[in-house]
Amino acid sequence: MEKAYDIDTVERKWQDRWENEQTYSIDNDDPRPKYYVLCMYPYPSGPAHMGHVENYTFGDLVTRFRTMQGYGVLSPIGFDSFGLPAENAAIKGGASHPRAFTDDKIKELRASLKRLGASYDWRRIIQSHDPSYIKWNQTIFLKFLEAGLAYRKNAPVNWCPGCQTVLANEQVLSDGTCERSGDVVEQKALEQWFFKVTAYTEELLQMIDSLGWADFVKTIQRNWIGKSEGAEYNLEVKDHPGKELRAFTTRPDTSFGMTFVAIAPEHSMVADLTTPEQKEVVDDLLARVKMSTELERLSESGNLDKRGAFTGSYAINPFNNKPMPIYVADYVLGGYGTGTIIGVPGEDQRDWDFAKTHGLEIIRTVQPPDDFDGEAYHGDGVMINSDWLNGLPYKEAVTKATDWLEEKGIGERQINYRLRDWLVSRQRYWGCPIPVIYCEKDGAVPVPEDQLPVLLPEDVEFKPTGESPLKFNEGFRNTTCPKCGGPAERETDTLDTFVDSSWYFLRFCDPFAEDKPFDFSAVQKWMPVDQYIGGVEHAILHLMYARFYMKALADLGMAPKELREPFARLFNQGTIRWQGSRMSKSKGNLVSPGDIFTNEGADALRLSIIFAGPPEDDKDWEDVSLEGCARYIQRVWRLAQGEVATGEDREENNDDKAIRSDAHRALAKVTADFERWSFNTAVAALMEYTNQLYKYAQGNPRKKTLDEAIDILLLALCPMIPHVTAELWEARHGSHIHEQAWPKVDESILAAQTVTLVVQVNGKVRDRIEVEADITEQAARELALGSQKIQELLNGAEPKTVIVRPPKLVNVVA
Ligand code: ANZ
Repeated sequence: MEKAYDIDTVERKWQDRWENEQTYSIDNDDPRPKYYVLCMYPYPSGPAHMGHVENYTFGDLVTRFRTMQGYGVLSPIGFDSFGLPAENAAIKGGASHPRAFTDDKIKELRASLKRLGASYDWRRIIQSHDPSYIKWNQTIFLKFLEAGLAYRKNAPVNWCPGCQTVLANEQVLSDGTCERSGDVVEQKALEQWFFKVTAYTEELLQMIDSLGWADFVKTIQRNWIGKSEGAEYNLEVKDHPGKELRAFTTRPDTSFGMTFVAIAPEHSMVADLTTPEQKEVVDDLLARVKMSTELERLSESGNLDKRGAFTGSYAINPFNNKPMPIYVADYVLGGYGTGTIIGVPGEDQRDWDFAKTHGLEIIRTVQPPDDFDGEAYHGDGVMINSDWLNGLPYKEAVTKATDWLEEKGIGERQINYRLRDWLVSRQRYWGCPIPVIYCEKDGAVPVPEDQLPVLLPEDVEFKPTGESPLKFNEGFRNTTCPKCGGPAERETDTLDTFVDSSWYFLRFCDPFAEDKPFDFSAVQKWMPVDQYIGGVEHAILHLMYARFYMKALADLGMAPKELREPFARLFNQGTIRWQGSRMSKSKGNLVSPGDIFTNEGADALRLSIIFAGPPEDDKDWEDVSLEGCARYIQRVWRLAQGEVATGEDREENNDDKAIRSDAHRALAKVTADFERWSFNTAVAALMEYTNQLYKYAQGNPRKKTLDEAIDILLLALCPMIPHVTAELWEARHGSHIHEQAWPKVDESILAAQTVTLVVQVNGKVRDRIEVEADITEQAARELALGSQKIQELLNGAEPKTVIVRPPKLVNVVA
C-alpha cells in the first residue's frame, strides 16, 4: 500500500504535542460541566497488549468526544502496581527486585499508551506502590480499624504439613497437594485481617437498581450478594431429648418430602452425632473434605458416593414426626445458613443425586407435569404427599408451612446472604504493609498516623516459604510499641491489591493533596465517575469492594456523605481473541501492537478495533480489518488534502444540497451512536459517507460545500483517529482539531425528512436528487427522467425500462 503520508512521524508529532501542551490536563476549578471518564487502571505487565489497546481506545474516544461537546473531562491514568507477578518474577530470578521489575514495566506500558495516542492528564498519575499512595491506603485502613470495619479473626488457610507453612491458592496443585513438597495440603485456621463488607449488604443490594450498568453485571452483583428468603427450623435428634439440629431452607413447603438430613463436615455436632460403628466412614469423609476446595464441593459432578457418610443418628422431621437418617455431606457448606439442610430429593437436584447414590427414598411434594421424570422438579405446581398442604400452589404452601413453624415455635422466617466479609491479608511481600504493631502488653496497636507510611524494606529474601517474606526481615519486624515503648513486632502480612484499587478513583480527583487522601471539594466536583470502562473479569470483586469503600468512606466522614456509589455508568468491553482462543505469549499467537504502530499506525489500529464489532462483543483478530482501515485513512487523507478536488466558487445546486444533507445525516448518526456506545456502526456510517463525498468530489464540487463536508468528516472522525485528523485539520485551518467543538447538526435538514434519490443509467450512478421521504413512484420517475444530467445522457432516446423504488432509487435502462 502506497502511503500518502509518513504515519510514524505524524503520529509521534501529535503525541508529543498532546503531552507537552497538556491538551487533556484539567484543573479542579475548570468552569465547564464535568465529565469523569475512567478506564480501570492497568496492572503494569509491560508493553500494551490488544486488550489494553481496546480498553484505552474506547476510553480515549469518549474523552475526546465529550471534550468536543463542551465538557471539562477528567481522564486520568495510573498503575495498579502491587501484586503477585512482580514478586514471582523476583522469585524466579527474572528480575532483581519486584520494584525494579514494576518500574520497568510501567515505563513500557506508559510508552505504549502514549504511542496509542491515548490522552490523559499525565500530571495525575497514581501508582499503588508510591509512598504517597501507601500512606493514604494505610490511613484509610486505620480509620476502618477504628470504626470496626477492619478486624482480625481466625480463618481457614491452605497449610502444608511438610513445609510447615501457609500456601497461597496458586501454590496448591489441582490434586490438592503442595507444589513443592507433594504433601496433601490441609485447611488450617489462622489469624487474618478482614474488612466488614457485610455491614453494607442490604445497601449494596438495594442500590444496584440505580446503576447504569449492563444488566448481566448487575445480576452477577446480585447473585454474589445472594439474598435468599426462607425459614430456619429445629429438628430433634432421635433418642436424645434436648439435642437439636437447625436447618435453613428456602422451601419449607417441601418438608413432607424430607427423606434425610445432611450436615456440613465443619458442623460442630459431627463428632457428637457419629456413632462408634460409623466413625470410620465419617472420619474418612472428613479427611477427604479437608483436601477439597469449596468449588469442588459445590460442583455437581464427582463421585457422590464418596461425598457423604451416614452418622448413625436420626433426626425427627417435625412435620410428620418420622425419623430421618443424618448424613455428613460435603455439598453442605459450613459457612452458609446453619450448616444443616433438609434432604428433599423430589425438589432439589443435589438431594436427588445424593438420595440415588445412597439408596434413599424419593418423595415428590410438588406435582410435576405428566411427562416429567428422572430428576428433581423445580417448577410451579400444586402440593402432593403433603398432608395439610395438599392441593395448594407451592408458593402459598411456603407461606403456610412457615406460619405453621412460627405458630408452633419450631422455627422462624430467615433471610440469608452469601456475601462474606473480605479477607484482605496476604502472606506476600509486594503489597501495602498493614500498619499494625503487636505488643505483648497492649495487643494489636495501630501505627500512629504521624509514623505513616509504613514502607516495605528493600532487602528481603523472596524465596517462597509460603509465609510473608517480611516475617524474616528482622529490621522490619522488630519495632517498639507506640503505646508502651516496649519491644513489639510489626504485622508482616500485606494488603490484597484489591484494597489499592478500591479508592484510586477518588485519589485521581486530587492526587496533589499532601495532607489528606483527597480534598472533599475535589471529590464533590468530579465524582461519581460518569463512565467507567473495563473488563468483565472485574464484575464481581473489584466493583463490589469499590462500592463498599465508597459507602464506608462516606459514613466515616472521609468522603461526601451523599456520595454512595462510585460508578454511575459502567461499560465492559469484550476481549480480542485469536481463532477463538486467548492471545498469549505461550501460545505464540500474540499480535503485538508495537509493530502495528510503526507500520499501519495507531490510528489504523484504533479504527480497526472500533470497527470490528459492537464494543461489548468478543472479537476475533481475523475480524479486525487493519489493512482496510489503513486504506480508508489514506483515502480520507487524499480527500482532505485536496488531492481529489478543491472545488469551485459557484451557486449551490442539487448535488451540493444532497452531499450537505448526507454530511449532516452522517453527523447525526455518529453523534447518536457515540452516545449509545455503538461505535462500530458510527464507523460504518462515516465510511459510507466518505464514499459519497469522494464521488461528489470527483464530479463538479462547489468549494464551500466540499470544505464543509470534509470538515464534518474530520471532526466526526477525530475521537477515533486523533492523529491524522489533527494533521489534516492543521493543514486546512492552522488550528488544533482537539480544541474544536463537536459540529452542530443542521436540524432543518433532518426535519425536512428528505432522502437522497439515486438515479442510475444502466446500473451506473448518474445523479442524486434530494427528495421527500414519502415521494410517490410517479413523482420519483418524473424527477429522475427530468434531471438535466439524465436528459443529457439519454440524448432524446426513449428509455427501455424504468425501475422505480421510491424514495431511494430510480434505475433507467437505456
Ligand atoms: C430444601 C430445598 C428444596 C431447598 C428446594 C432448595 C430448593 P440459596 O437459595 O442459595 O440460599 N442449603 C441451605 N444451607 C446450605 C448449606 N450450608 N450448604 C449447601 N446448601 C445449603 O440456597 C438455600 C437452599 O440451599 C436451601 O433450601 C437448602 O436447600 C440449601 F426445592 O432446602 B433448600
